[in-house]
Amino acid sequence: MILVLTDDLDARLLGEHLADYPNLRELAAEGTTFDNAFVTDPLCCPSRATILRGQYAHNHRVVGNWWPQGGSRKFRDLGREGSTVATWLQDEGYRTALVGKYMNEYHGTRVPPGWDDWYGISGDHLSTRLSENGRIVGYDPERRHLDDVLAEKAVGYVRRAADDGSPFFMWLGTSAPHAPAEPAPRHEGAFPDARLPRPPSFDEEDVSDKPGWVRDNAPLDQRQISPMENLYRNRLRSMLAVDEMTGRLVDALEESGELKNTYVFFTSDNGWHAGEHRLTTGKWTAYEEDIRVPLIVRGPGVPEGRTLDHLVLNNDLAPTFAELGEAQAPRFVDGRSLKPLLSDDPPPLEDWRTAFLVEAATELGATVVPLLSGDQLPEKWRHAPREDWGRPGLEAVRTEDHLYAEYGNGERELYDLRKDPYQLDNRYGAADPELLLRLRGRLAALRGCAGADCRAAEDGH
Ligand SMILES: [Ca+2]
Ligand SMILES: [Ca+2]
Repeated sequence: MILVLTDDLDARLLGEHLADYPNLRELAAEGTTFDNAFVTDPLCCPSRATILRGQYAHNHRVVGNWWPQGGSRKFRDLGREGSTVATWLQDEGYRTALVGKYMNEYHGTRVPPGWDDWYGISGDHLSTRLSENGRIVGYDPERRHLDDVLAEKAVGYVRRAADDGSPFFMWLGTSAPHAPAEPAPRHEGAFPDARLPRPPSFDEEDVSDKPGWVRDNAPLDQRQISPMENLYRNRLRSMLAVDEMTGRLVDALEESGELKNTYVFFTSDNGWHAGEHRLTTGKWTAYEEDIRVPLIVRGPGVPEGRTLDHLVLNNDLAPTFAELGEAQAPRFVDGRSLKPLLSDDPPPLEDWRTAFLVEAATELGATVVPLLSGDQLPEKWRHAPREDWGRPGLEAVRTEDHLYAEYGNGERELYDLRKDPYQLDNRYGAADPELLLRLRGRLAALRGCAGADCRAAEDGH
């Protein structure tokens, strides 16, 4: 089993440009694409902790990228790394390998429990050093692009694992397309005419409906749009190396005779916004741009060229790998196995989850801000800085039709996603009281849920 985990790839970028990535296009043609895949905590480290453990962030408690809210040290100090998808599979005789990005603030050479082979990026998001089974190796980005190095490591691992005979699980965390999204030199001239998407929510004209942290933003000006446009092109270009990496992996699997036995999952740890609702580039909001991610799965028995509309989450990946690997997922897991959706006979939509929780804390300096304290939030946190990441802590419920968000400062948002897919018109003030009651009830059931209770709350039982 291979998980290709990109960094900050939004669903739209891949959706609009799949034709430009022949290997990913082939992966989709040979597998199943999930058109409604989401992350429940749209920021790198919380999402990666969720992917490793199958839990909502309120349960694993890694709620930011940096100490003391998050980071790999927090994950370790809380004892979370002792039970992850890697340890579960290792216990069942799988060989496990991590190649590339693990979590924020991973430094040094320490290998967390559960990993037989480790080629983790050591250092910050600009680092080109790998911790290779206890040894730091630096790579000169002028000579070899880091994603090309990761591709070589991954392909080498696949070839060795095929010879070894025991089943394997590989986490392949790419550096693309995370900002600054430096493309490989051979891709620098690609996408010369690509234009930053300008959906109806781009530079939203009327933000009077929005909460204060959005409402107070001035219209975007060219000094903000130009760098977003450049970054967008570099994001597209940087993904070309990931496309090639995917192709090389599939080729290596085929050559070693393992392709028919191997599941390949392709996804991202969070989405990305660039200009929507007057927000410059970023993530970690409950808006669609940030919570939607691509998810493509190919493997034995997985129907080819199919798309599914089921709501699937980053919480689901760990229990899915556990079930596919015949390992037992612990009771603390909040997500559910996607195995039934990988069959010819997936459960109908009405027998699947109809809602999920989105949660995002705030990170103000080194201060730990609770996910949400309702109106009890201390005064000093009620007026967060007016930047993307300065929004108040939020909890939201996303159903098939609506997004309902509650902020720690008491502000609320409600969008009718059927009528208003771009989230231009916050209906909270004019909402049907019965609808509001229902959504509040669903949010209340999901907030603080654990294990099977999360799944029941998501199903609406
Ligand atoms: Ca990320
Ligand atoms: Ca509006």
